[in-house]
Amino acid sequence: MTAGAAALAERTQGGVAMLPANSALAEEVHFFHNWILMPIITGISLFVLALLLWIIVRYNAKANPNPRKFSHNTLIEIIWTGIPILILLFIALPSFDLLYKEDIVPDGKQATYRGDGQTADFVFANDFAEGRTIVRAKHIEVYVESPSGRTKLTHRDDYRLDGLGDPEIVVQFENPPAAGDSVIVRGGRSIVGRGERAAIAMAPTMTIKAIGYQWNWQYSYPDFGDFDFFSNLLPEEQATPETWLLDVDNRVVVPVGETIRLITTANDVIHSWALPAFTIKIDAVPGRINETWFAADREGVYYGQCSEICGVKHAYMPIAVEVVSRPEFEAWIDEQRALAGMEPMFGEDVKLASAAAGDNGN
Ligand SMILES: [Cu+2]
Repeated sequence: MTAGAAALAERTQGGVAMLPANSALAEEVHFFHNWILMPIITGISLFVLALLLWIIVRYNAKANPNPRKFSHNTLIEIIWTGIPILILLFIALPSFDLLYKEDIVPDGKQATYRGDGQTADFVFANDFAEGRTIVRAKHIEVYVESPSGRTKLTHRDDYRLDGLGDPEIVVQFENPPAAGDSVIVRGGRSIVGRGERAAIAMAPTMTIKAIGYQWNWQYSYPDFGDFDFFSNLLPEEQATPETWLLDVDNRVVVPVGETIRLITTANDVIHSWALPAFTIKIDAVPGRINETWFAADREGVYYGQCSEICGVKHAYMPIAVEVVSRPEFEAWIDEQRALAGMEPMFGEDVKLASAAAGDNGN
């Protein structure tokens, strides 16, 4: 399969770095690892190594035959307690931010309005759950889409916001958008991505439930009907040397670019659903539901493995996620529904229409 080959091409044989990130949030996690954790760890290791060498050379029995007998030094003890506390705090703050982002499923939404050349005020319903209503301008993004493309507008320069914190927020333009232009307003309190990529994350378009068993995964897509399937290790003779122990007979299929809510549980012992390209690792615990989310940037096949020692075949229950276009995803859903004896949900007409349109606005 070509998509599988593309995903494998992203891997480096014998590489030691992390797999390429395939989501805005994964990029943030990689930045944290590569530019905050690694430099600190490297610095500490080199510092301790230097101290050890110094002690070995300067204070060995030959070089220092008569050691001094003191056992405390208040100043140095305060320093070597205080500095690690500061380092830990420096690491903890950004890591709490990332943990929070991985834990809270985004609730962002988008509204599209048509410009008519006269209307300058556009009303955006601030109807988020309690504690998630929008009170700050940074949680609103405004775009104008014209035949020449989409432009992101700047708060205060291009538009003003009235009613932050109220049930209705009014986006006010100084100059009414031209007739035929679309005004796109996005709102939500989950912002993911670094720098230029920072954007409001949209609410999930679907939920996937993963249940861990000794030793395979079962998946269901409750938004698309009452079907489920098991995902088993692909036998060695059907896999390539690169995909052996990673690929499965039935992959998880998700549309590219959309927010997917993932809930996990287990049927017997604790398993863990881990997928490095999305920087996800979430325990699947019997009798409990855990929740996280991801939104893939690129199409392809991405591999992960159960990451909680769960018995003798722990190494033989891999995870394979196939990221496809929206039309391909809908065709796959209809296929799964047909296997379970259900009517198609998207239908031939819908599929053909969206395939003709090429990309379905990911
Ligand atoms: Cu397991």
